[in-house]
Amino acid sequence: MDPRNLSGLKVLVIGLGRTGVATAHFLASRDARVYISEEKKREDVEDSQRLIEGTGATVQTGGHDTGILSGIDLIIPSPGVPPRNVLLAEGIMRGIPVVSELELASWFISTPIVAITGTNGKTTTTALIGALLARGGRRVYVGGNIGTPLVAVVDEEEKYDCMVVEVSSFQLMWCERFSPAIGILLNTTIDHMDYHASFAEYRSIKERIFANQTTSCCAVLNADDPRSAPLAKRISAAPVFFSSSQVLAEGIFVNGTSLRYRDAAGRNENYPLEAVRLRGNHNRENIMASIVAARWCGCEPSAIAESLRTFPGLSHRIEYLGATHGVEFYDDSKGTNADAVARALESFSKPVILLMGGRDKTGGFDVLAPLIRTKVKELILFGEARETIRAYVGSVVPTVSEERLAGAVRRAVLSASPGDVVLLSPGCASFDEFRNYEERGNHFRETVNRMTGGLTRADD
Ligand code: UMA
Repeated sequence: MDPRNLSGLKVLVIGLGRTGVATAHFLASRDARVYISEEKKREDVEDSQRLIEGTGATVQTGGHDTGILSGIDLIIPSPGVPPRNVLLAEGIMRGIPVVSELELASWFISTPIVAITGTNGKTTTTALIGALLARGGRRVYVGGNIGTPLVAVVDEEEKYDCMVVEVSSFQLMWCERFSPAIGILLNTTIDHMDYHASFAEYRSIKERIFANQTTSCCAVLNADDPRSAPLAKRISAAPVFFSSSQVLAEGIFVNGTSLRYRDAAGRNENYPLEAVRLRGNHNRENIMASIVAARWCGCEPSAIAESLRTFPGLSHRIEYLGATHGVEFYDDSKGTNADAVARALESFSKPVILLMGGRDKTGGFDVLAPLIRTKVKELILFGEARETIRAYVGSVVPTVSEERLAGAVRRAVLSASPGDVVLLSPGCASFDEFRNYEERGNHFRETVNRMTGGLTRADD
């Protein structure tokens, strides 16, 4: 199959969410014959159906019927479609090629791509790189897993000097040729064990971000991860390391209250951190990876330093909502696994009332026990996973359960005293009670404001 010629091909898109809609439009614009299969009932995907009007797609809703595979040349699963999905499994068995929307888009894009993956921090890093490059005068597109699928902008690529894309393991899993000019692997800890067969599989899929890079490309790696050094030897791209715990002979590392970037010739650049609003050690790693990408793209150190000072951070990621009666409230609704909760807890020195819960992603919570013991004053559990979390860490500190998030907020407001931090860092997916983590975070903020009579912020 000539990857750039889709004309007349019968292509099956599985899932009719954001990716499915954008992919259907792109395929139709390239004269492919589009088939879509969606497990939800017709009435539950009416909005998406309206959005694909004009694509001529044949749509199957209310389940996946393998009859639709007849004559299919190519399958494009949406990121949330697991490998055990009946169409995907059967399609693979029949030898039908499977690629992700990211891979498909990359066949048609010649603009340099900066791709960011990792278990945690990729959204912040993606947005920050976008901000640094824009400040450095680059026309930049920011998208991918962060919101807008890459395939939606293939025909606009001449508007951009660079495309910065957040990439998930779900998208990398079905990549063959995807080759970003700069690939960044921030970290890998247990996540999505409800989707991947093992941690080793998850990790090796993340490493695919570097698989097709050439010697002119750059691979940004975490020097504090023991798997990075052997990985750097296996890939073609030039490795650049970052570290939050070691001084590096070459690369970028923490040096007191600033970051030091040292090149191969021993030249140093300094990036002060005092005025940077992103908090926590994990954010220092995100910042270091972003500086490497921006410097590799030719941005000046002074523009980078200025942009770091003004970057406000992202919603729902250890987001400071405000304070009342000496109690500070933070929304970390995007923290959907144990490692993210650990990173959030590490950012605080005040006693934390921690709200955790939602739908379990089965990665376990035992790693949190030591941090909860030292940082958390009270643990308030909610949602479907509350008993599961209690079994892991409920004996470590005083722990209570509520059925829903609103009840957990009420408890937190009642038990908080001046000097405390109330932190929503759920460690779970949101789907038991909400459509997504944004809705959960917004609900948290609104409930906190209602129950406290409103928060104030120093910068209000
Ligand atoms: N579906 C099926 N069959 C299945 C599974 C799902 O038909 O077996 C259907 C669902 O009913 C639904 C559709 O597929 O209608 C949803 O597809 P999707 O879950 O892939 O969601 P999209 O709307 O296409 O959004 C995806 C990403 N979602 C996931 O990775 C789960 C979005 O990332 C991304 O922003 C968007 O593409 C654009 O690129 C979200 C996410 O949570 C933010 N990502 C994970 C994360 O960040 O941890 C990886």
